[in-house]
Amino acid sequence: MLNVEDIRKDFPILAREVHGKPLIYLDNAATTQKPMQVIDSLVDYYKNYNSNVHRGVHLLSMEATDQFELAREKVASFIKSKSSELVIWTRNSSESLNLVAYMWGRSNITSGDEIIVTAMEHHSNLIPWQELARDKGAVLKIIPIDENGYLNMDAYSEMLSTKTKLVSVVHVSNAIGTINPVKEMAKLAHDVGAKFLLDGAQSVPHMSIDVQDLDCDFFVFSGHKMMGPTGIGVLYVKKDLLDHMDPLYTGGEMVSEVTYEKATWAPLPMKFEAGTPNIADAIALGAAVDYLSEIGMDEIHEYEKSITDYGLEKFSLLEEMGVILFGPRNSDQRGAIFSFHTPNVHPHDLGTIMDQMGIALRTGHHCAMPLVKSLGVPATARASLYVYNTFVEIDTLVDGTIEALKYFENGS
Ligand code: 7TS
Repeated sequence: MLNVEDIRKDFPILAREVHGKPLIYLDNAATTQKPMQVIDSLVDYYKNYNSNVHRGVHLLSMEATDQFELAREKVASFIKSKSSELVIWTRNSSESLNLVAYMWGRSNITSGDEIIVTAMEHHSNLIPWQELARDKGAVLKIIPIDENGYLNMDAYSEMLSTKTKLVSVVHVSNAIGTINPVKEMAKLAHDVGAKFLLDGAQSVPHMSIDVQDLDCDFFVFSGHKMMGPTGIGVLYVKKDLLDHMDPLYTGGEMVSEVTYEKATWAPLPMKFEAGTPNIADAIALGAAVDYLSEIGMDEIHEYEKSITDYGLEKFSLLEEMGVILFGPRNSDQRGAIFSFHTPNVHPHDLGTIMDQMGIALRTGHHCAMPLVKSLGVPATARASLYVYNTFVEIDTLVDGTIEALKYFENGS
């Protein structure tokens, strides 16, 4: 078992207080905290070898280029990509998804085609397809979920046909924690000739990922949800698709030959990375990958499963008080995310009271507005955990929620 207390020492922010109480940070689905190894990597770049990449013959530029490309290799092997040229740097998952919609969708989706997503998508994996479907006269279909937060796989199978061109699915739901059966879903999509996109924003930080084994055509994730900096994300695309995609952004660094009339593109992956990239943050994401790999992704997943089991057990105390907990009850099919509704207290009020106790929760629709509406509640409170969260923090969350419910019940 990994040593959580040792891990916590690497995160200076976890030692701070809020409102005079020790911080209990439970908003990891929004963004995670950063270990010193990542922070040091940023400082090291700016202090010691800050320079532009891929263009200088001088030493600093060569050092920056080496570190920048090494980070790409680290990320590629972290997700088991066949090669680092299939890893394109973006700003975040949202940008990666939009790039697929523009660079692949605009030239491969036509009138009457069908795109399938699930009822539990983050807006970033819904709106780009709504826009694409509207522009092209395509049809967007939604796989429903059952009352336990599982996808209705029969409905999915029935939806698939030769008209299906893309299936785009969230791996782990940020709003209710469901881990979807994505390998099986990819196979079913491929059986009808559709492409399969996987939104790994909430899975890459928490479990081992093998894009080849999952057989996804596109895979997206964000650095800041896996201990890396904000402003850096990844788009992975299978080579045969990437070779036939045209870049959306053009300009410096992505060309091979340019005349006044036209240009030819640079080889992969630079063809898709116009302009000066986010050098420092890419390198620091490489440091985050090193950090996570050192702990071990399987160890992280096992630990999070055990804390999820513990949380599910503790939440039964709240359920006895009328609290509704959403999502699967089985830690094999659920990430460490607890999304719940307190019928007599608005989630925002609960969030404010919990903040006074030092507990950072998220309240709202979690950018999954159609899903939260379908749950029949105005919003939920969400605790999302990471490997540095402790069992004691779960106790404090549950005890604090009980205290808050009593406070509102007494009308004080
Ligand atoms: N997909 C999923 C499943 C997500 O959870 C998020 C962000 C995104 C895509 C978009 O990621 P971004 O880095 O481009 O913003 N989820 C959340 C959340 O749950 N709270 O804040 C952001």
